[in-house]
Parts: sequence; C-alpha cells; structure tokens
Amino acid sequence: MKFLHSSDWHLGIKLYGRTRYEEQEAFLSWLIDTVNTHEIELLLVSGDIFDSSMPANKAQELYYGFLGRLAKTTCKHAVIIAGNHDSSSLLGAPAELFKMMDIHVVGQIGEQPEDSLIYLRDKAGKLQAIVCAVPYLRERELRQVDAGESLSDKEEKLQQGIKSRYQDVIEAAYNEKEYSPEIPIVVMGHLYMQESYLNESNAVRELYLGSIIRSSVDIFAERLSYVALGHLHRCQKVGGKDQIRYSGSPIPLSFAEAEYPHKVLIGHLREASGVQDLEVPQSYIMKSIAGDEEQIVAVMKELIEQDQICLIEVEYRGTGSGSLLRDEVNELLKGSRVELLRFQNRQYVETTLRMNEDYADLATLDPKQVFEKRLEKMASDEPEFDEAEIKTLWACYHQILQELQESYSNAE
Ligand SMILES: [Mn+2]
Repeated sequence: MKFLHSSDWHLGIKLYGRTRYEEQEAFLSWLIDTVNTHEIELLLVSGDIFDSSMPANKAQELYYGFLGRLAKTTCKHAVIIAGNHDSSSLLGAPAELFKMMDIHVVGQIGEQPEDSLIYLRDKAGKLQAIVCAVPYLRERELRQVDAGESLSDKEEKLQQGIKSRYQDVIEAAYNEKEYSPEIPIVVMGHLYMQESYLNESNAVRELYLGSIIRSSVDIFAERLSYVALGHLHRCQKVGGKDQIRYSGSPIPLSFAEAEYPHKVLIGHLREASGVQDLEVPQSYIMKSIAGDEEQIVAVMKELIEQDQICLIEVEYRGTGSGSLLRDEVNELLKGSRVELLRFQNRQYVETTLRMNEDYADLATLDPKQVFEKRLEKMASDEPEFDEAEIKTLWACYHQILQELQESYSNAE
C-alpha cells in the first residue's frame, strides 16, 4: 500500500498578525495533485491540523474542502490524529460521518489500547494494514499528581506514561486475532523524540521552558512497518531509522523555519527503506534581513526586483534609533509585492530598557525576562522576600510555561 505522510498544517496560523491562507490553500491543492500523480492509497496526517483549538471558519473550510476533494482521488484511506494545537473534541466530532468515507479521525486516546487501532481493509473486507493512531497525549491523560512530588518525579512519570501508552497500543495490534506477520503495522504519534533535531526557534524556546518531555525511539517496536510522527516542523529521520520519521510542516510557520525545505514523505508500507521525501513548492518567499541601513536597503531592493510575494522581517543592527530607516523601508515597499511583517531594533530597545526600567516592548522580551523583571521589582519593594520563595516562584512559573506550551501558538 502506497502512503503519504504529512503533519503540522497549522491551518489558520498567523505570523505577526498576517494569515497564511493563500499558502495553505496552495499546499492542499498541490497535495491533491500529488496524491493522484503518485497513486497514493493511504494518507497519514500526524497532528496539528489547525493552529488553534477554535479555528476560524476559513481554516475549517480549507480542511473540510480538502477531505471532500480527497474522496475523489486514488486515496482509499486517510488517518488523521490530533496534535497539541488541535481541540480533540472539535477534530473528533465528525469522526462517525468520516468513517463512511474511510477517513479515520482520532481526537483523543481511547480508554482501551484497542480503541486506538484502525483497521484498513480492501473492498472485500480483507485486512491490509493496522494503524496504531495515538494522538498527542495530554498531561491529564497520563498521570496523577501526587502531593509533594518534585519536578523531576513529574517528568519521569510523564515519560513513563507516554511510553506505556504507545507500548500498550502496539502490543494490542500484534495481539489482534486477524494479525499475521504479512500485515503491516503503522504507528502515528504527535510527540517530541529525544533523537530529533531542533531548529533554532525550538532551542531558544527550550531555554526558558526548561526541559520538555522527550521520548526515545525504544518506545516503538523494531518490527513496525512505519512510524509517522508530527510535532517537529523539520522533515527528518529519527535515531537514524528509515522507518521512523517526522514529515515536518508543509510551509515554514516562522522565519526561522524558512531556512530549510519543507516536505511530505511517500513510501510503500512494506518497504520502509524506500521512503522518499518530496519538497512542497512554496508560493511565497520568506526572508529575515539583518544588518545596517545600507545592507537592509540593498537586500530589500533585490527582493522588490524579483516581483514575487515575499514576507520579510527586518532586524536593524545599526547604532541609531532606526526610525528613519523604518520610514525609508515603508516608502520602498509601496506598490511592491514585498510585505514587512516585523521591524526590530533589539540593540536600541535594550539600551532604552537599561535607561528606563519601566519601559518595555513586550514583543522583544521573552517570558522569562518579563518574569525576571517582575521578581526584581518584588525583591526591591519587599526586602523580606527570600531566596527560597524566589526559587519556588521560578519552579511554578516554569510549570505554567510548560503547560501553556501544550496549547499556544508558540509551540510546534
Ligand atoms: Mn506543530
């Protein structure tokens, strides 16, 4: 059975307030053509279909419109799981209706391991493959909070919880009475693997989020045909294994992600070593420009010349305030197809911050810096405040950030 694996569509996402519908629509049309050209029979989408748990109507239209068109292609089966950005109930609501179209949507992990198994059958009802469809596992589904447990106890328990959920579902597939060694078993998951490669924006985020729960490839059985993962936005093999892969997102969702190609993966369930990546054509150019006035203007002029839609962010590294440059940039862009999404002057903002502690542009600070400032203020206003209390507050703050990361748009 020929499959196509994709994930992290984040339909409806905004980048500095700008929606990405044109690019997402172009990707979904390309995907329909690709399914037909490559005669794909099984589509696997490993989570983060939508960017938000309450997606805009337009984002939902794209999704349902796509599934409607998919029904008219060579694709016989589709399996879609929820990611950390998706609302499991919103995604799962039409599941019964979709089943009739052989589209399987798994919003939430079932009570029994068998509930997560999807049986793909041919027209005659003969079993062709089993999919272990495990959506993003939320903390409340994984563990009970014990009084007085430390942060590392908690991480250990979460890690164990994830491992045992996957292992139970995989075991249930092997124990299925219809299973025989020639039936391929596929696992789908939306999680963060230890052996994976992080891009820069992940690494920066990790600095202030503290450690994030990561799982190791040993949670997957050796004999699996394929493991289709979502969560990280860069296409990659995991732990050097041909059959364990992240497809990555189809479009760059931030400027940092524009530095590498975005892909989908295609393969045969029986020959995981032959998995191929296919680069998704991008409808827009995305570019970060950094430098002094002269450098920035030069790059911008080049981009304007190209006459293609281009989204840019500018980081001014000169010594002035940059306000004249900002005017010049806006003037240059008039009537062009280049859109400025963000103009930043970090050095200037930092100098200003040092001069006047009360002034801060939130967009240029990360949450940790904001909290640090708050604690500093507290310590100077209330001298009785001690080290131990500060430590406790930091631990709580880390935990809150980690929980927020599960549902907010800064997360993968
Ligand atoms: Mn994602």
